[in-house]
Amino acid sequence: MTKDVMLWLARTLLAVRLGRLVEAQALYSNTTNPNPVNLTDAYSPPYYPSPWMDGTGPGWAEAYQKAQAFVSQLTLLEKVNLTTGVGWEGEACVGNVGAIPRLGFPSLCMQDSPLGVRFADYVSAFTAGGTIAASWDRGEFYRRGYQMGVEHNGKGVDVQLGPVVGPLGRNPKGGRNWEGFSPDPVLSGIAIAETVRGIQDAGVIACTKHYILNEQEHFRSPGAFGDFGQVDAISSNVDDKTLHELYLWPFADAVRAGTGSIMCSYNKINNSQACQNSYLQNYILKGELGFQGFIMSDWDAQHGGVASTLAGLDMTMPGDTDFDSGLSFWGPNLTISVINGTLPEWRLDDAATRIMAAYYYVGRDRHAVPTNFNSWSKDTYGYQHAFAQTGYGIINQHVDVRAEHYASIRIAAAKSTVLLKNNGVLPLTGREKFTAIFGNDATESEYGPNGCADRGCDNGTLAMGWGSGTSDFPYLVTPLEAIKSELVSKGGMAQSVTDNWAYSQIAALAKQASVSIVFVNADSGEGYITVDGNAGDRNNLTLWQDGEALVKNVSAYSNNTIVVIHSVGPVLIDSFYDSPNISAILWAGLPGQESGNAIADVLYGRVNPGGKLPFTIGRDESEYGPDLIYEPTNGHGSSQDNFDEGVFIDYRAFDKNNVTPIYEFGFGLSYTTFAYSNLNIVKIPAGPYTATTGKTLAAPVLGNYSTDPADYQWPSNLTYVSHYIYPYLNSTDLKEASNDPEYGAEVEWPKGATDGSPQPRIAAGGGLGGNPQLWDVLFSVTATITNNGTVPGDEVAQLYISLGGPNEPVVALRNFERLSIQPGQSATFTADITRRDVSNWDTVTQNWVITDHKKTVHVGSSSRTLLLSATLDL
Ligand SMILES: *[C@@H]1O[C@H](CO)[C@@H](O)[C@H](O)[C@H]1NC(C)=O
Ligand SMILES: *[C@@H]1O[C@H](CO)[C@@H](O)[C@H](O)[C@H]1NC(C)=O
Ligand SMILES: *[C@@H]1O[C@H](CO)[C@@H](O)[C@H](O)[C@H]1NC(C)=O
Ligand SMILES: *[C@@H]1O[C@H](CO)[C@@H](O)[C@H](O)[C@H]1NC(C)=O
Ligand SMILES: *[C@@H]1O[C@H](CO)[C@@H](O)[C@H](O)[C@H]1NC(C)=O
Ligand SMILES: *[C@@H]1O[C@H](CO)[C@@H](O)[C@H](O)[C@H]1NC(C)=O
Ligand SMILES: *[C@@H]1O[C@H](CO)[C@@H](O)[C@H](O)[C@H]1NC(C)=O
Ligand SMILES: *[C@@H]1O[C@H](CO)[C@@H](O)[C@H](O)[C@H]1NC(C)=O
Ligand SMILES: *[C@@H]1O[C@H](CO)[C@@H](O)[C@H](O)[C@H]1NC(C)=O
Ligand SMILES: CC(=O)N[C@H]1CO[C@H](CO)[C@@H](O)[C@@H]1O
Repeated sequence: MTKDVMLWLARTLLAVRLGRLVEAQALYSNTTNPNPVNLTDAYSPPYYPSPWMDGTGPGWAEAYQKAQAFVSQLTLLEKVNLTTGVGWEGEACVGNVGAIPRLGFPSLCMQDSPLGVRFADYVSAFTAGGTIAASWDRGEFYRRGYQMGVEHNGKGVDVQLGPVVGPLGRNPKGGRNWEGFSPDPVLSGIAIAETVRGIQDAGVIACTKHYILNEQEHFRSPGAFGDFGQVDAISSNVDDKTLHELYLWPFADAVRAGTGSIMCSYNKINNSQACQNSYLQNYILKGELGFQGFIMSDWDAQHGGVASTLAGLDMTMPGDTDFDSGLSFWGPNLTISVINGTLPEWRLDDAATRIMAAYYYVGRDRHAVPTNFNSWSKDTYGYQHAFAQTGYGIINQHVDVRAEHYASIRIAAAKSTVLLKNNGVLPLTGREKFTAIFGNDATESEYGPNGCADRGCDNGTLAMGWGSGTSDFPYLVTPLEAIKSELVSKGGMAQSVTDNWAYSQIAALAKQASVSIVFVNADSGEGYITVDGNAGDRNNLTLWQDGEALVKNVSAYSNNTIVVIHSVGPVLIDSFYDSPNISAILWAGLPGQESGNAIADVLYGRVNPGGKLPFTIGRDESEYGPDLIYEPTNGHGSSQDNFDEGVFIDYRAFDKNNVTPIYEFGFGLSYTTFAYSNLNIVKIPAGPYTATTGKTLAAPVLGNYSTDPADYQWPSNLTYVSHYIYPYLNSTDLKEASNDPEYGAEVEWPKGATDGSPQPRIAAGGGLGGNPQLWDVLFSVTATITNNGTVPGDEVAQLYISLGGPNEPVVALRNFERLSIQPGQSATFTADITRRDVSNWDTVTQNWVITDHKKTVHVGSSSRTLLLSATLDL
């Protein structure tokens, strides 16, 4: 053992002990103004007890009743089974909890991903979250969610592990930003709410993730990092106002939309591990936001037993302490913690009730089909329990769940394509004399579309990032295929060079072409895979595969060069975007399986582009604010990542610092043009905002249990699956059964943690997503949008508000509507402004307030093209 490792070990052991002590010491603090703006030594205050669900919100009351009736029948062991995963690769899905055979209740199946069914065949590869966001189309958000839900349901999945609003996208290099929607909380909030509704209307529980401030891949969880050795998880340190106004905002929308589940993240927040952060789980999520569903851990993001249970965790995934350790913080330990009196039964009852309520809320009692695929093998026959290599039989029925989803995916991808520049060459007619196509991003990888595990390489056209947020492509229509078939049918000339470094061939072809279409990309993904030196997070914002050189090499010879960018987010285009030889630029994001068809639809004018950038394209990465942390800043301890920039990310940072971007947030061109007129604002009478008061009911206790360890021993007739996590005890000596050297150590658990008596309700709470009066409509806004061109087109009209005051964003998006308008016709843009839209978070009163500062509303075609403005009469 090196000295460093010994030091680290000593510190870790100390930290584990201290972790418990700190929780105990925190007894006497309170939650008033929890996070000062000075983030040095950031600290997350304790909040106990964990709120028990109460059936608040549309649809939840009935689900709650059914769940209580179900849980009331369960034994303690059965309740533990419902909350604890069976271990990594123990069952068919990426996560499964134990079954309840006595009631014929099968094991619940949790499956990635936010863009389709991962690890399965005969499924669709949908447009990625960060790309569909560019459609700014509520209908597309919902339809995509619904179709993904249908596919998960058809494969026998109970919980789809998505959608994503954490990362939100604080820094454009964050590896998993593309899984989520946008760094703007309102665009993200609307997108996640529609996606949650879509998934759950299909009868599958949505798992909104990752809660919260999981903004980078490096050091997201404790582990060994090459030369750095063991490093603790990063701590995202945030103040209360930024939490509420930025990062929490879309989670509130997901809760309001009824998300059945939320996944806690790998990182720490204000130095407290997310899955046992009582402030964020108990106070904020289950308290203030009134979340009714269950909190599930990210895979191995649980780092303590009783501590996480009291801090509000309801389900541990995949159930083992480390993948396939055969040990668990819950399972037997959870059983023991109830019978030794440490954990009150109501807390376990609440966890089980929340899981079952989500199940009934989405109607899984009516929809569920048995799981008919296996994540760990595509073979028809194999082992049901992959890690244990037992349970041989049929494991894959190869059920085709794709229906006609391909058609919607093509439309969605085309509607999400953003036209950034067009000097008049687009749309193409298909009768161009000689079309040249360039770039390895135009063609299929030589390994095939699924050739690299979890898409962990950047070969061929990019239509998805890498990591767990992926699904297998059923096929991938490449740009080259689609463009060629377009032209060949019309007798055109179409040739390609797809080797980015074949300089002489590139030059020769570019010289002949009447139009050159260049495909370039930039990739990123989840941190467990490194691609071209990028450990999940991008190392830079430049194009990959020498894309910039390719664009220059083509445009040096071709004065009609169209650039198509497939990327996970912003890329640097400063060196070529304004060259006269670059006649058009399109951002096509990560389109999914119909990539080529969708871009051809836009290039050849079948779809008039109406997408708008869901992020800002600047000139330099420093314009986006603080960098990611690529090297530990605290030795082997927690790197301290202070979110000092507050709410000023993406366009809010550019606006604040008066930096003109190349293409701003909300920007996107069309083949037609639009005029804005007639801004009209009607004040709607709404009562005053009142704080929620009063107390909750007492925690319900469902059933009773014996405290005799003999009643919880292994059944003699059980067919044991090796390394599987069960709820049973292997000894009547609880210390021995716990297998924990620290078992019974004197720990003073936080005050109130076990208190099931009625609790004060939270002023800013009271309904799903927060105080229901936050959604009172205060103004109704209309404006006239006119298509004054010659072709039909879509315009996304955007409503921004200036909240006034010295420390507020210049403008903040609050609403939008995508309108389809015929040439010469007008449409009416309609948007409500709610109380929430004009409020700021007040850290002193711990509530939302409307400040005295003058508030202005703007309606326009981007965050910097604010064509109509008026003052709000508040
Ligand atoms: C809460 O803590 C603050 C700051 O430590 C203190 O000023 C205040 O008196 C405390 N409030 C209560 C109700 O204990
Ligand atoms: C923030 O707090 C730390 C320690 O509590 C202190 O050393 C530092 O001076 C403070 N910074 C500011 C800007 O107040
Ligand atoms: C717990 O789940 C396991 C795995 O599904 C199952 O074998 C066992 O019978 C269950 N135990 C109880 C008490 O239901
Ligand atoms: C119980 O949890 C402790 C950690 O708190 C762990 O060391 C032990 O192995 C667990 N026991 C079992 C049986 O999984
Ligand atoms: C940025 O990263 C990409 C992908 O690893 C790489 O191809 C490119 O060369 C890098 N750019 C710079 C300027 O280092
Ligand atoms: C490119 O150059 C040719 C020949 O000079 C000219 O006819 C054509 O209009 C130019 N195209 C564009 C898009 O500038
Ligand atoms: C095991 O034995 C118990 C008690 O006799 C019985 O209820 C249960 O059905 C048996 N389970 C199996 C898997 O045979
Ligand atoms: C109980 O289980 C633990 C962990 O699985 C193991 O280490 C221990 O030896 C077992 N004890 C008995 C008595 O079987
Ligand atoms: C109760 O059980 C839990 C889980 O094994 C253990 O962590 C804790 O130390 C035990 N408490 C007491 C007082 O024995
Ligand atoms: C031709 C090509 O780009 N091949 C790459 C495919 O991906 C692997 C893994 O990243 C690279 O090593 C190859 O160079």
